[in-house]
Amino acid sequence: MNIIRKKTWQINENEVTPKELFEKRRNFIKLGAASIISSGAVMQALAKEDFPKITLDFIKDKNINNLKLNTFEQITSHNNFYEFTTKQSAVKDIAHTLNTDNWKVTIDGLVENPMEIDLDDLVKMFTLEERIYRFRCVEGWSMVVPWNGFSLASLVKKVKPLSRAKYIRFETLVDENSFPDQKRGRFGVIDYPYIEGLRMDEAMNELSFLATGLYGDIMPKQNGAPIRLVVPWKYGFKSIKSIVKISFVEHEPMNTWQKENPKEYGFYANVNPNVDHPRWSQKKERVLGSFLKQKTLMFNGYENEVASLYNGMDLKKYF
Ligand SMILES: Nc1nc2c(c(=O)[nH]1)N[C@H]1C(S)=C(S)[C@@H](COP(=O)(O)O)O[C@H]1N2
Ligand SMILES: [Mo]
Repeated sequence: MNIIRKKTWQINENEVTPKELFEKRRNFIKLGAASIISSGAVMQALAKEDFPKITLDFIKDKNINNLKLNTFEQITSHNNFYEFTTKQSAVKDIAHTLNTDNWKVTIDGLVENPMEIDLDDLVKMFTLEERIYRFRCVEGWSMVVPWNGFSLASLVKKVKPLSRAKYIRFETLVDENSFPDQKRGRFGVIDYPYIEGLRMDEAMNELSFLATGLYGDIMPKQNGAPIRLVVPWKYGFKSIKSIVKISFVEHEPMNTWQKENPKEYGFYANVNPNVDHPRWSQKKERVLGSFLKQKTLMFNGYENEVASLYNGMDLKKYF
């Protein structure tokens, strides 16, 4: 079923028939896989089918920092997604129950243009890009991922927040048929829905990203299909998965991990090797697939882009 498993640009013309591609047409449109279209046979087929003339391209990341990408396999087989299970290696095997059909996103609160919109229509409103980012979980593992999607700032500009909107609050789907841990009701591991938030200037930063895929394919379910946040200078838990609601609000939202354990997790959660977690050091991290640990970088290596957001703030207090 998942024919575009590999990097799309590795797909061999003979491996993929146009018919199969058309079955993936919707996904195709979302991600725009320009590289596939360069295949002559597919080009012809697309022309015949009167393929919708919308953005089929995504802007490739030049990877100027020469980050070494983790493999698709590594990125999709070690996941934190509590709605399924707390066992990171098991998420991939059970994530198929997440139903992403006819996915809608509600944008509400303090905005001029609130909307409830089909994800497909939402995605068409934006320029699609690839972003190759470091990703650092608060637990001490990390990876480098080539995400696909669009900038959060571009969405914010479209919906036009009112001046009173100071924060954005994000919410994950609640659906017990999709998520086994939600079926357990109050015996679930955490309270649902999963909630996250950003301050408006953080959301407007060029790095904040709404990802609809990775490695040129649609988002794997275990990684937060069909749309998830990626905030690469913050610990991974800020990067909320499977988003159904984006609300513009006046006050700092209470995010899931702060609510669960306020002594250990705050609102900001900026990657910071100088502020230890109460139970472990944050100085080092293990990249998925490698044996040795490496040094964790301030703001996960994005200091130039984001340090000014926190001028004058005590990062030990606002952890
Ligand atoms: N809805 C939801 N979003 C979530 C989580 C979760 O359990 N539920 N886990 C977070 C944590 S702790 C991390 S590290 C990342 C993991 O993303 P990945 O599985 O794509 O690596 O997702 C974050 N987003
Ligand atoms: Mo995490």
